[in-house]
Amino acid sequence: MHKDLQKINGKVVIVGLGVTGIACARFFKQRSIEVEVTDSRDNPPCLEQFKQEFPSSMISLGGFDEQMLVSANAIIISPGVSLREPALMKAAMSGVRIWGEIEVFARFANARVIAITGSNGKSTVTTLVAKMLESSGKKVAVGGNLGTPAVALINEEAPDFYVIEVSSFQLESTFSLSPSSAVILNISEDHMDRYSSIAEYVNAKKRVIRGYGDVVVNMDDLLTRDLLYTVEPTRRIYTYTLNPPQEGGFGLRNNEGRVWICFDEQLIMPITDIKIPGMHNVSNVLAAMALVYAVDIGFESMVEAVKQFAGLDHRTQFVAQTNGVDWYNDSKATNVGATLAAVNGMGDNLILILGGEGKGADFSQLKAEFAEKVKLVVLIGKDAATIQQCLEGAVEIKHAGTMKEAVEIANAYAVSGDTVLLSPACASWDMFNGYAERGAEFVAQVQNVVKKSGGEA
Ligand code: UMA
Ligand code: ADP
Repeated sequence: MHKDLQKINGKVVIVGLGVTGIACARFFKQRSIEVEVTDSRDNPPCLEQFKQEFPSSMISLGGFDEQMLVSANAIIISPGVSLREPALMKAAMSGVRIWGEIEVFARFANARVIAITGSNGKSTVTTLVAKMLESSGKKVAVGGNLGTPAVALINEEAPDFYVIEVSSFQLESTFSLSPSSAVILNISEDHMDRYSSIAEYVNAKKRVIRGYGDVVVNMDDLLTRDLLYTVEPTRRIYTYTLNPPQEGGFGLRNNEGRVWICFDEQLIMPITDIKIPGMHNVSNVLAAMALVYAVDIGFESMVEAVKQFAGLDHRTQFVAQTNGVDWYNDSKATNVGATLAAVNGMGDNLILILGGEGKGADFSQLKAEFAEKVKLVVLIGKDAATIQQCLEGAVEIKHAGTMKEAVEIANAYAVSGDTVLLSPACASWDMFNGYAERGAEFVAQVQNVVKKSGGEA
Protein backbone atom coordinates (compact mmCIF):
# COMPACT_ATOMS: atom_id res chain seq x y z
CA MET A 1 0.00 0.00 0.00
CA HIS A 2 1.18 3.55 -0.81
CA LYS A 3 2.79 5.09 2.31
CA ASP A 4 0.33 8.00 2.35
CA LEU A 5 -2.68 5.67 2.31
CA GLN A 6 -1.17 3.85 5.29
CA LYS A 7 -0.87 7.20 7.05
CA ILE A 8 -4.53 8.03 6.41
CA ASN A 9 -5.63 4.53 7.44
CA GLY A 10 -9.31 5.29 7.91
CA LYS A 11 -11.97 7.78 6.95
CA VAL A 12 -11.31 10.64 4.50
CA VAL A 13 -13.66 13.62 4.55
CA ILE A 14 -13.90 15.55 1.32
CA VAL A 15 -14.88 19.19 1.57
CA GLY A 16 -16.73 20.50 -1.46
CA LEU A 17 -18.76 18.51 -3.96
CA GLY A 18 -17.80 20.17 -7.22
CA VAL A 19 -15.58 18.60 -9.89
CA THR A 20 -12.63 18.42 -7.50
CA GLY A 21 -14.61 16.79 -4.69
CA ILE A 22 -16.02 14.03 -6.85
CA ALA A 23 -12.64 13.38 -8.50
CA CYS A 24 -11.06 13.01 -5.05
CA ALA A 25 -13.85 10.67 -3.92
CA ARG A 26 -13.22 8.45 -6.96
CA PHE A 27 -9.48 8.57 -6.35
CA PHE A 28 -9.86 7.22 -2.79
CA LYS A 29 -12.58 4.72 -3.70
CA GLN A 30 -10.26 3.19 -6.31
CA ARG A 31 -7.79 2.74 -3.45
CA SER A 32 -10.40 1.21 -1.11
CA ILE A 33 -10.56 4.17 1.27
CA GLU A 34 -13.93 5.18 2.69
CA VAL A 35 -15.06 8.77 2.01
CA GLU A 36 -17.63 11.18 3.43
CA VAL A 37 -18.43 14.63 2.05
CA THR A 38 -19.54 17.97 3.38
CA ASP A 39 -20.39 21.13 1.44
CA SER A 40 -21.69 24.51 2.58
CA ARG A 41 -24.12 24.55 -0.34
CA ASP A 42 -27.52 22.83 -0.14
CA ASN A 43 -27.28 21.50 -3.65
CA PRO A 44 -23.67 21.30 -4.85
CA PRO A 45 -23.06 20.59 -8.54
CA CYS A 46 -21.94 16.94 -8.32
CA LEU A 47 -24.45 15.79 -5.69
CA GLU A 48 -26.60 13.50 -7.85
CA GLN A 49 -23.56 11.92 -9.48
CA PHE A 50 -21.98 11.34 -6.07
CA LYS A 51 -25.13 9.70 -4.68
CA GLN A 52 -25.17 7.32 -7.65
CA GLU A 53 -21.53 6.36 -7.38
CA PHE A 54 -21.27 6.32 -3.57
CA PRO A 55 -24.70 5.19 -2.33
CA SER A 56 -23.47 4.29 1.15
CA SER A 57 -21.29 7.39 1.80
CA MET A 58 -22.39 9.99 4.31
CA ILE A 59 -23.21 13.43 2.87
CA SER A 60 -23.64 16.55 4.98
CA LEU A 61 -24.84 19.71 3.21
CA GLY A 62 -25.86 23.30 3.91
CA GLY A 63 -22.79 24.00 6.11
CA PHE A 64 -19.44 22.43 6.95
CA ASP A 65 -20.11 19.54 9.32
CA GLU A 66 -17.80 20.13 12.26
CA GLN A 67 -18.45 16.72 13.82
CA MET A 68 -17.65 14.96 10.56
CA LEU A 69 -14.47 17.03 10.14
CA VAL A 70 -12.99 16.59 13.60
CA SER A 71 -13.58 12.83 13.46
CA ALA A 72 -11.78 12.43 10.11
CA ASN A 73 -8.41 10.77 9.62
CA ALA A 74 -7.70 13.19 6.79
CA ILE A 75 -9.55 16.06 5.15
CA ILE A 76 -9.23 16.88 1.46
CA ILE A 77 -10.40 20.38 0.59
CA SER A 78 -11.65 21.74 -2.72
CA PRO A 79 -10.05 24.94 -4.06
CA GLY A 80 -13.21 26.98 -3.55
CA VAL A 81 -12.94 26.45 0.21
CA SER A 82 -10.56 28.53 2.31
CA LEU A 83 -8.40 27.01 5.04
CA ARG A 84 -9.72 29.82 7.22
CA GLU A 85 -13.18 28.23 7.49
CA PRO A 86 -13.77 27.97 11.27
CA ALA A 87 -14.78 24.28 11.09
CA LEU A 88 -11.57 23.46 9.22
CA MET A 89 -9.47 25.44 11.68
CA LYS A 90 -11.05 23.50 14.50
CA ALA A 91 -10.26 20.19 12.80
CA ALA A 92 -6.67 21.32 12.19
CA MET A 93 -6.32 22.30 15.85
CA SER A 94 -7.46 18.84 16.87
CA GLY A 95 -4.68 17.31 14.74
CA VAL A 96 -6.50 16.23 11.58
CA ARG A 97 -4.29 16.56 8.49
CA ILE A 98 -5.76 18.79 5.79
CA TRP A 99 -4.61 18.43 2.21
CA GLY A 100 -5.74 20.16 -0.93
CA GLU A 101 -6.38 18.11 -4.04
CA ILE A 102 -3.00 19.15 -5.54
CA GLU A 103 -1.28 17.85 -2.41
CA VAL A 104 -2.87 14.46 -3.05
CA PHE A 105 -1.74 14.69 -6.67
CA ALA A 106 1.80 15.62 -5.64
CA ARG A 107 2.08 12.61 -3.34
CA PHE A 108 0.85 10.13 -5.94
CA ALA A 109 2.20 11.58 -9.20
CA ASN A 110 4.39 8.95 -10.86
CA ALA A 111 6.08 11.12 -13.52
CA ARG A 112 7.76 14.49 -13.86
CA VAL A 113 5.52 17.49 -13.28
CA ILE A 114 5.52 20.87 -15.01
CA ALA A 115 3.45 23.39 -13.05
CA ILE A 116 2.12 26.75 -14.16
CA THR A 117 0.56 29.49 -12.08
CA GLY A 118 0.12 33.27 -12.41
CA SER A 119 -2.74 35.74 -12.48
CA ASN A 120 -3.22 35.43 -16.23
CA GLY A 121 -2.14 33.20 -19.11
CA LYS A 122 -2.10 29.94 -17.13
CA SER A 123 -4.45 27.96 -19.38
CA THR A 124 -2.77 29.22 -22.54
CA VAL A 125 0.73 28.34 -21.31
CA THR A 126 -0.37 24.97 -19.86
CA THR A 127 -1.92 23.99 -23.19
CA LEU A 128 1.09 25.20 -25.19
CA VAL A 129 3.54 23.30 -22.97
CA ALA A 130 1.49 20.12 -23.43
CA LYS A 131 1.43 20.62 -27.20
CA MET A 132 5.19 21.22 -27.33
CA LEU A 133 5.88 18.03 -25.39
CA GLU A 134 3.46 16.04 -27.53
CA SER A 135 5.04 17.40 -30.66
CA SER A 136 8.36 16.00 -29.43
CA GLY A 137 6.73 12.56 -29.02
CA LYS A 138 6.21 12.64 -25.24
CA LYS A 139 3.15 11.20 -23.52
CA VAL A 140 1.47 13.97 -21.56
CA ALA A 141 -1.34 14.19 -19.00
CA VAL A 142 -2.67 17.75 -18.78
CA GLY A 143 -5.12 19.30 -16.32
CA GLY A 144 -5.50 21.06 -12.99
CA ASN A 145 -7.31 24.41 -12.73
CA LEU A 146 -7.68 24.16 -16.52
CA GLY A 147 -10.57 21.73 -16.01
CA THR A 148 -9.67 18.09 -15.37
CA PRO A 149 -8.72 17.83 -11.69
CA ALA A 150 -5.09 16.79 -11.30
CA VAL A 151 -5.96 13.70 -9.18
CA ALA A 152 -8.05 12.39 -12.08
CA LEU A 153 -4.85 12.29 -14.18
CA ILE A 154 -3.16 9.81 -11.88
CA ASN A 155 -3.08 6.43 -13.46
CA GLU A 156 -0.95 3.35 -13.03
CA GLU A 157 0.33 3.78 -16.54
CA ALA A 158 2.50 6.84 -16.05
CA PRO A 159 2.84 9.54 -18.73
CA ASP A 160 6.24 11.09 -19.47
CA PHE A 161 4.99 14.38 -18.01
CA TYR A 162 2.11 15.80 -16.05
CA VAL A 163 1.45 19.40 -17.07
CA ILE A 164 -0.74 21.12 -14.51
CA GLU A 165 -2.26 24.56 -14.17
CA VAL A 166 -2.49 25.51 -10.51
CA SER A 167 -4.40 28.38 -8.95
CA SER A 168 -3.54 30.26 -5.78
CA PHE A 169 -6.55 28.56 -4.17
CA GLN A 170 -5.06 25.15 -4.91
CA LEU A 171 -1.56 26.15 -3.86
CA GLU A 172 -2.67 27.34 -0.39
CA SER A 173 -3.12 23.73 0.70
CA THR A 174 -0.19 22.21 -1.26
CA PHE A 175 2.98 21.27 0.60
CA SER A 176 4.87 18.52 -1.27
CA LEU A 177 4.75 19.60 -4.91
CA SER A 178 8.24 19.73 -6.42
CA PRO A 179 7.84 20.31 -10.15
CA SER A 180 10.65 19.60 -12.64
CA SER A 181 9.98 23.08 -13.94
CA ALA A 182 7.57 25.71 -12.70
CA VAL A 183 6.59 29.29 -13.39
CA ILE A 184 4.64 32.18 -11.91
CA LEU A 185 3.70 33.92 -15.15
CA ASN A 186 2.73 37.27 -13.67
CA ILE A 187 1.04 38.72 -10.65
CA SER A 188 -1.74 41.26 -10.71
CA GLU A 189 -4.55 41.80 -8.26
CA ASP A 190 -7.14 38.99 -8.20
CA HIS A 191 -9.36 37.19 -5.68
CA MET A 192 -9.25 40.08 -3.23
CA ASP A 193 -12.49 38.71 -1.80
CA ARG A 194 -10.52 35.70 -0.53
CA TYR A 195 -7.18 37.26 0.45
CA SER A 196 -6.58 39.92 3.07
CA SER A 197 -3.75 41.49 1.03
CA ILE A 198 -1.90 41.15 -2.27
CA ALA A 199 1.05 39.79 -0.23
CA GLU A 200 -1.06 36.87 0.93
CA TYR A 201 -2.05 36.14 -2.69
CA VAL A 202 1.61 36.35 -3.81
CA ASN A 203 2.67 33.98 -1.03
CA ALA A 204 0.11 31.42 -2.17
CA LYS A 205 1.44 31.67 -5.75
CA LYS A 206 5.05 31.28 -4.62
CA ARG A 207 4.32 27.82 -3.30
CA VAL A 208 4.52 26.55 -6.90
CA ILE A 209 8.30 26.93 -6.93
CA ARG A 210 8.94 25.01 -3.72
CA GLY A 211 11.08 21.91 -4.03
CA TYR A 212 14.16 21.23 -6.10
CA GLY A 213 13.21 21.72 -9.75
CA ASP A 214 14.04 24.42 -12.28
CA VAL A 215 12.38 27.80 -12.01
CA VAL A 216 11.25 29.91 -14.95
CA VAL A 217 11.23 33.64 -14.20
CA ASN A 218 9.37 36.41 -16.04
CA MET A 219 11.77 39.39 -15.99
CA ASP A 220 9.08 41.84 -17.14
CA ASP A 221 6.94 41.61 -14.01
CA LEU A 222 8.30 43.32 -10.92
CA LEU A 223 6.77 40.82 -8.53
CA THR A 224 8.01 37.71 -10.38
CA ARG A 225 11.46 39.17 -11.18
CA ASP A 226 12.05 39.23 -7.48
CA LEU A 227 12.23 35.43 -7.52
CA LEU A 228 15.72 35.69 -9.05
CA TYR A 229 16.99 36.76 -5.67
CA THR A 230 14.94 34.44 -3.47
CA VAL A 231 15.32 31.05 -5.18
CA GLU A 232 18.06 28.84 -3.70
CA PRO A 233 21.32 29.30 -5.67
CA THR A 234 21.59 25.52 -6.24
CA ARG A 235 18.58 25.56 -8.54
CA ARG A 236 18.60 26.30 -12.27
CA ILE A 237 16.77 29.43 -13.35
CA TYR A 238 15.59 30.21 -16.89
CA THR A 239 14.50 33.77 -17.55
CA TYR A 240 12.28 35.24 -20.24
CA THR A 241 11.49 38.78 -21.27
CA LEU A 242 9.95 40.76 -24.11
CA ASN A 243 13.32 42.59 -24.26
CA PRO A 244 16.65 41.13 -25.50
CA PRO A 245 17.34 37.92 -23.55
CA GLN A 246 19.56 37.61 -20.53
CA GLU A 247 22.46 35.18 -20.79
CA GLY A 248 20.99 31.66 -20.98
CA GLY A 249 17.47 33.01 -21.23
CA PHE A 250 14.65 33.64 -23.70
CA GLY A 251 13.74 37.04 -25.13
CA LEU A 252 13.19 39.09 -28.29
CA ARG A 253 15.69 40.57 -30.76
CA ASN A 254 15.33 42.54 -33.96
CA ASN A 255 16.82 40.84 -36.98
CA GLU A 256 16.65 42.19 -40.53
CA GLY A 257 13.47 44.12 -39.86
CA ARG A 258 11.70 41.36 -37.97
CA VAL A 259 11.29 40.62 -34.27
CA TRP A 260 12.50 37.15 -33.32
CA ILE A 261 12.15 34.94 -30.29
CA CYS A 262 15.72 34.14 -29.21
CA PHE A 263 17.49 31.93 -26.77
CA ASP A 264 20.67 33.78 -25.88
CA GLU A 265 22.11 34.76 -29.27
CA GLN A 266 20.22 32.05 -31.15
CA LEU A 267 17.24 33.06 -33.34
CA ILE A 268 14.33 30.63 -32.75
CA MET A 269 11.28 31.98 -34.62
CA PRO A 270 9.85 35.33 -35.79
CA ILE A 271 6.94 36.48 -33.63
CA THR A 272 4.82 36.91 -36.77
CA ASP A 273 4.57 33.08 -36.84
CA ILE A 274 2.58 33.17 -33.58
CA LYS A 275 -1.17 32.95 -34.29
CA ILE A 276 -2.48 34.00 -30.84
CA PRO A 277 -2.88 37.80 -30.69
CA GLY A 278 -1.14 40.43 -28.51
CA MET A 279 2.26 40.83 -26.86
CA HIS A 280 0.91 39.10 -23.73
CA ASN A 281 0.66 35.98 -25.84
CA VAL A 282 4.26 36.39 -27.06
CA SER A 283 5.16 36.44 -23.38
CA ASN A 284 3.10 33.27 -22.90
CA VAL A 285 4.99 31.57 -25.75
CA LEU A 286 8.34 32.53 -24.19
CA ALA A 287 7.23 31.10 -20.83
CA ALA A 288 6.15 27.82 -22.42
CA MET A 289 9.46 27.55 -24.31
CA ALA A 290 11.48 28.12 -21.14
CA LEU A 291 9.48 25.50 -19.19
CA VAL A 292 9.98 22.92 -21.90
CA TYR A 293 13.63 23.81 -22.53
CA ALA A 294 14.23 23.17 -18.83
CA VAL A 295 13.18 19.54 -19.32
CA ASP A 296 15.47 19.09 -22.35
CA ILE A 297 13.10 19.42 -25.29
CA GLY A 298 14.59 20.84 -28.50
CA PHE A 299 13.52 24.04 -30.25
CA GLU A 300 12.11 22.30 -33.33
CA SER A 301 9.16 20.70 -31.50
CA MET A 302 8.48 23.95 -29.64
CA VAL A 303 8.31 26.00 -32.83
CA GLU A 304 6.08 23.47 -34.58
CA ALA A 305 3.60 23.50 -31.68
CA VAL A 306 3.55 27.31 -31.46
CA LYS A 307 2.94 27.71 -35.20
CA GLN A 308 -0.09 25.42 -35.03
CA PHE A 309 -1.62 26.80 -31.85
CA ALA A 310 -4.67 28.96 -32.65
CA GLY A 311 -5.54 29.69 -29.01
CA LEU A 312 -8.22 28.51 -26.62
CA ASP A 313 -11.89 29.40 -26.77
CA HIS A 314 -12.99 32.49 -24.79
CA ARG A 315 -9.50 34.07 -24.83
CA THR A 316 -9.48 37.06 -27.22
CA GLN A 317 -11.20 34.75 -29.69
CA PHE A 318 -12.44 36.19 -32.99
CA VAL A 319 -16.18 35.55 -33.33
CA ALA A 320 -17.51 37.40 -36.38
CA GLN A 321 -17.51 40.49 -38.54
CA THR A 322 -20.69 42.49 -39.16
CA ASN A 323 -20.72 45.56 -41.41
CA GLY A 324 -17.02 46.19 -40.80
CA VAL A 325 -17.30 45.63 -37.02
CA ASP A 326 -15.15 42.87 -35.46
CA TRP A 327 -16.52 40.94 -32.46
CA TYR A 328 -14.17 39.22 -29.98
CA ASN A 329 -14.95 36.90 -27.06
CA ASP A 330 -12.55 37.27 -24.12
CA SER A 331 -14.92 35.90 -21.47
CA LYS A 332 -11.98 34.25 -19.65
CA ALA A 333 -10.74 37.71 -18.65
CA THR A 334 -11.93 37.41 -15.05
CA ASN A 335 -9.67 40.09 -13.56
CA VAL A 336 -8.46 43.60 -14.33
CA GLY A 337 -4.99 42.47 -15.53
CA ALA A 338 -6.49 40.16 -18.16
CA THR A 339 -8.77 42.88 -19.54
CA LEU A 340 -5.87 45.35 -19.66
CA ALA A 341 -3.82 42.84 -21.68
CA ALA A 342 -6.70 42.22 -24.09
CA VAL A 343 -7.35 45.96 -24.60
CA ASN A 344 -3.63 46.54 -25.06
CA GLY A 345 -3.45 43.88 -27.77
CA MET A 346 -6.31 45.42 -29.80
CA GLY A 347 -6.45 48.51 -31.99
CA ASP A 348 -8.38 51.68 -31.04
CA ASN A 349 -12.14 52.21 -31.43
CA LEU A 350 -13.11 49.60 -28.89
CA ILE A 351 -16.55 48.97 -27.47
CA LEU A 352 -16.14 46.93 -24.34
CA ILE A 353 -18.65 44.71 -22.54
CA LEU A 354 -17.49 44.68 -18.94
CA GLY A 355 -18.72 43.63 -15.49
CA GLY A 356 -19.96 40.79 -13.32
CA GLU A 357 -18.70 39.81 -9.90
CA GLY A 358 -15.80 42.17 -9.19
CA LYS A 359 -14.12 40.16 -6.40
CA GLY A 360 -13.14 43.39 -4.61
CA ALA A 361 -10.83 44.58 -7.42
CA ASP A 362 -9.79 48.18 -8.05
CA PHE A 363 -11.28 49.01 -11.46
CA SER A 364 -9.76 52.49 -11.60
CA GLN A 365 -6.61 50.73 -12.94
CA LEU A 366 -8.50 50.53 -16.25
CA LYS A 367 -9.15 54.26 -16.48
CA ALA A 368 -6.05 55.48 -18.35
CA GLU A 369 -6.04 52.71 -20.95
CA PHE A 370 -9.79 53.04 -21.52
CA ALA A 371 -9.59 56.82 -21.93
CA GLU A 372 -7.15 56.22 -24.80
CA LYS A 373 -8.71 53.30 -26.65
CA VAL A 374 -12.31 52.65 -25.60
CA LYS A 375 -15.30 54.52 -27.12
CA LEU A 376 -17.99 52.92 -25.01
CA VAL A 377 -18.25 50.58 -22.03
CA VAL A 378 -21.43 48.52 -21.68
CA LEU A 379 -21.68 47.41 -18.07
CA ILE A 380 -23.37 44.18 -16.98
CA GLY A 381 -23.67 42.28 -13.72
CA LYS A 382 -23.72 42.66 -9.97
CA ASP A 383 -20.88 45.16 -9.53
CA ALA A 384 -21.81 47.49 -12.41
CA ALA A 385 -22.41 50.47 -10.09
CA THR A 386 -19.01 50.11 -8.37
CA ILE A 387 -17.25 49.82 -11.73
CA GLN A 388 -19.12 52.87 -13.04
CA GLN A 389 -17.84 54.92 -10.08
CA CYS A 390 -14.25 53.90 -10.87
CA LEU A 391 -14.50 54.70 -14.60
CA GLU A 392 -16.57 57.88 -14.38
CA GLY A 393 -15.21 60.68 -16.58
CA ALA A 394 -12.81 58.48 -18.57
CA VAL A 395 -15.24 56.88 -20.99
CA GLU A 396 -18.90 56.82 -22.04
CA ILE A 397 -20.88 54.19 -20.10
CA LYS A 398 -24.18 52.41 -20.75
CA HIS A 399 -25.87 49.67 -18.73
CA ALA A 400 -27.42 46.36 -19.78
CA GLY A 401 -29.44 43.83 -17.77
CA THR A 402 -28.59 40.81 -19.93
CA MET A 403 -25.91 39.76 -22.41
CA LYS A 404 -28.53 40.02 -25.16
CA GLU A 405 -29.15 43.64 -24.26
CA ALA A 406 -25.40 44.36 -24.00
CA VAL A 407 -24.78 42.99 -27.49
CA GLU A 408 -27.73 44.95 -28.88
CA ILE A 409 -26.47 48.20 -27.30
CA ALA A 410 -22.95 47.56 -28.68
CA ASN A 411 -24.35 46.77 -32.11
CA ALA A 412 -26.49 49.89 -32.23
CA TYR A 413 -23.47 52.05 -31.29
CA ALA A 414 -20.76 50.42 -33.44
CA VAL A 415 -19.70 51.73 -36.84
CA SER A 416 -17.43 50.19 -39.46
CA GLY A 417 -13.85 49.95 -38.13
CA ASP A 418 -14.91 49.41 -34.52
CA THR A 419 -14.21 46.30 -32.44
CA VAL A 420 -16.63 44.94 -29.84
CA LEU A 421 -14.85 43.02 -27.13
CA LEU A 422 -16.38 41.01 -24.29
CA SER A 423 -13.61 41.18 -21.67
CA PRO A 424 -15.45 41.47 -18.35
CA ALA A 425 -12.57 41.82 -15.81
CA CYS A 426 -14.93 39.99 -13.44
CA ALA A 427 -16.10 36.54 -12.46
CA SER A 428 -19.35 35.44 -14.06
CA TRP A 429 -21.13 33.64 -11.20
CA ASP A 430 -23.71 36.40 -10.65
CA MET A 431 -25.26 35.80 -14.11
CA PHE A 432 -23.82 32.53 -15.48
CA ASN A 433 -22.48 29.08 -14.60
CA GLY A 434 -18.90 30.09 -15.30
CA TYR A 435 -16.93 32.00 -17.95
CA ALA A 436 -17.58 29.40 -20.66
CA GLU A 437 -21.35 29.84 -20.37
CA ARG A 438 -20.92 33.64 -20.41
CA GLY A 439 -18.76 33.41 -23.56
CA ALA A 440 -21.18 31.02 -25.26
CA GLU A 441 -24.10 33.37 -24.57
CA PHE A 442 -22.12 36.28 -26.03
CA VAL A 443 -21.29 34.26 -29.15
CA ALA A 444 -24.95 33.21 -29.53
CA GLN A 445 -26.09 36.83 -29.28
CA VAL A 446 -23.44 37.96 -31.77
CA GLN A 447 -24.63 35.26 -34.14
CA ASN A 448 -28.16 36.72 -33.92
CA VAL A 449 -26.71 40.07 -34.94
CA VAL A 450 -24.83 38.35 -37.79
CA LYS A 451 -28.04 36.73 -39.05
CA LYS A 452 -29.90 40.03 -39.02
CA SER A 453 -27.09 41.89 -40.76
CA GLY A 454 -26.18 39.18 -43.27
CA GLY A 455 -22.54 39.31 -42.06
CA GLU A 456 -19.98 36.50 -41.71
CA ALA A 457 -19.26 34.37 -38.63
N1 UMA B 1 -18.18 26.33 -2.68
C1 UMA B 1 -19.04 26.54 -1.62
N2 UMA B 1 -19.09 25.62 -0.65
C2 UMA B 1 -18.33 24.51 -0.69
C3 UMA B 1 -17.46 24.27 -1.77
C4 UMA B 1 -17.39 25.23 -2.75
O1 UMA B 1 -19.76 27.53 -1.59
O2 UMA B 1 -18.46 23.70 0.26
C5 UMA B 1 -18.12 27.34 -3.76
C6 UMA B 1 -16.74 27.97 -3.93
O3 UMA B 1 -16.52 29.04 -3.08
C7 UMA B 1 -16.75 28.31 -5.41
C8 UMA B 1 -17.62 27.22 -6.03
O4 UMA B 1 -18.35 26.67 -4.97
O5 UMA B 1 -17.37 29.56 -5.63
C9 UMA B 1 -16.80 26.15 -6.73
O6 UMA B 1 -15.76 25.70 -5.85
P1 UMA B 1 -15.20 24.23 -5.88
O7 UMA B 1 -14.05 24.14 -4.97
O8 UMA B 1 -16.33 23.24 -5.68
O9 UMA B 1 -14.72 24.13 -7.38
P2 UMA B 1 -14.62 22.87 -8.35
O10 UMA B 1 -15.94 22.62 -9.03
O11 UMA B 1 -14.02 21.73 -7.66
O12 UMA B 1 -13.62 23.47 -9.47
C10 UMA B 1 -12.27 23.74 -9.06
C11 UMA B 1 -11.86 25.11 -9.56
N3 UMA B 1 -12.78 26.12 -9.02
C12 UMA B 1 -12.37 27.05 -8.14
O13 UMA B 1 -11.23 27.15 -7.79
C13 UMA B 1 -13.41 28.02 -7.65
C14 UMA B 1 -11.90 25.13 -11.08
O14 UMA B 1 -11.35 26.35 -11.53
C15 UMA B 1 -11.02 24.01 -11.62
O15 UMA B 1 -11.16 23.95 -13.04
C16 UMA B 1 -11.41 22.69 -11.01
O16 UMA B 1 -11.40 22.77 -9.58
C17 UMA B 1 -10.42 21.57 -11.41
O17 UMA B 1 -9.17 21.81 -10.85
C18 UMA B 1 -12.28 27.35 -12.00
C19 UMA B 1 -11.92 28.70 -11.40
O18 UMA B 1 -12.73 29.61 -11.45
C20 UMA B 1 -12.19 27.44 -13.53
N4 UMA B 1 -10.70 28.87 -10.85
C21 UMA B 1 -10.25 30.14 -10.32
C22 UMA B 1 -9.60 30.96 -11.42
O19 UMA B 1 -9.16 30.39 -12.45
O20 UMA B 1 -9.51 32.20 -11.23
C23 UMA B 1 -9.21 29.89 -9.23
P1 ADP C 1 -5.77 31.96 -16.90
O1 ADP C 1 -5.85 30.47 -17.04
O2 ADP C 1 -4.65 32.42 -16.02
O3 ADP C 1 -7.07 32.61 -16.60
P2 ADP C 1 -5.86 32.22 -19.81
O4 ADP C 1 -4.75 31.69 -20.65
O5 ADP C 1 -7.10 31.42 -19.74
O6 ADP C 1 -5.31 32.51 -18.34
O7 ADP C 1 -6.21 33.69 -20.29
C1 ADP C 1 -7.22 34.43 -19.60
C2 ADP C 1 -7.24 35.87 -20.07
O8 ADP C 1 -6.10 36.54 -19.56
C3 ADP C 1 -7.19 36.03 -21.58
O9 ADP C 1 -8.46 36.15 -22.08
C4 ADP C 1 -6.34 37.29 -21.81
O10 ADP C 1 -7.17 38.41 -21.89
C5 ADP C 1 -5.51 37.40 -20.53
N1 ADP C 1 -4.10 36.96 -20.65
C6 ADP C 1 -3.59 35.83 -21.20
N2 ADP C 1 -2.25 35.78 -21.05
C7 ADP C 1 -1.90 36.91 -20.37
C8 ADP C 1 -0.66 37.44 -19.89
N3 ADP C 1 0.48 36.80 -20.06
N4 ADP C 1 -0.70 38.63 -19.24
C9 ADP C 1 -1.86 39.30 -19.03
N5 ADP C 1 -3.05 38.84 -19.46
C10 ADP C 1 -3.08 37.66 -20.11
